[in-house]
Amino acid sequence: MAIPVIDFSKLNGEARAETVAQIADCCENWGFFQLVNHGIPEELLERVKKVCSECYKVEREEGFKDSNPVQLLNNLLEEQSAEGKRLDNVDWEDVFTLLDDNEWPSRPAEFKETMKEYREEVKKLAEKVMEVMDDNLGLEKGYIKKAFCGGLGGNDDADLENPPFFGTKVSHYPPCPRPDLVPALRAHTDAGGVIVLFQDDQVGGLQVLKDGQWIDVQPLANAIVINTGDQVEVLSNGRYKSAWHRVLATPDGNRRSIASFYNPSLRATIAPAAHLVEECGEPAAAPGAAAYPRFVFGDYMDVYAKQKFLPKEPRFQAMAAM
Ligand SMILES: O=C(O)CCC(=O)C(=O)O
Repeated sequence: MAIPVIDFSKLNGEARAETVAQIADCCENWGFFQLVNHGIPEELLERVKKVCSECYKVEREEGFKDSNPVQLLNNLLEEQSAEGKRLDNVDWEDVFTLLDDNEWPSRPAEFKETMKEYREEVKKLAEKVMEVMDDNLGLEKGYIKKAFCGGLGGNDDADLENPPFFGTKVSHYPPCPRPDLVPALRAHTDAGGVIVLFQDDQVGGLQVLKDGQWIDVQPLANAIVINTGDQVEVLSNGRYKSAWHRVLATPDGNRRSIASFYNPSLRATIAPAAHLVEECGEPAAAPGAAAYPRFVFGDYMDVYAKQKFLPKEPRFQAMAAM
């Protein structure tokens, strides 16, 4: 079984209806899909790969050798009674995050300019994907974006001043001498909205859980992987489920992955869309009719920070109890 691959350029042509339906199917049944012909120029993607790999080499590689996962694995291998033990609370990953207002690596010289350009493109792509989701869910165009900007709080204009929280996580998963003993990234669902992932086209390892089975997200040159986070699950009242995924460590190759998170503003109020609650046969106003509570995304993130690698349901319950 392979992750569905969708030709996004067909949205603009005769095959629009079919493409929109394919995306609906992926959102409902996978939580993951890959886009080709997505509109991000290949030339830019080539530069992104180059600057991120160079950045790792010059700024990060040396530091990884002394990192926590490396030390923990070395300790485990030196332990006399290590038989049967694994490292299940650590990730074999080097990571840094790019936000609009934090400090970015300065090497190589083209890093900042390239990644700024890339983030602009990714943001536009995420918004296009969100509009297809609006359409598929029967929501007005721009509904999900508006919700992420806090536009559902009732205080329309003021709320819309909250920009979505947009972050780009640049990860490398260096070769691991004992991939049987440590995960590259532990299984989790993503906290936020729509995730746009540019993964390595040579080294695999990303897997998604579908119907109880871990499926490889197959590397595909210059394709973009999309997945939906917990907040899309809430807005859609559970029609779109955020999917569990993980990254396996590998003995060969340094896997690069660049995940951009188009998340709600931390001040945005998130709740199931009223129209989707009504569709479930329950009036939106009836207490308990919605499958998910209404909450402020920043509160959700506080809980997520402590429970990222645990099931998501207790997180929703914690929001309901607030
Ligand atoms: O590195 C990847 O391919 C996936 C990254 C991911 O799942 C995450 O950062 O939450």
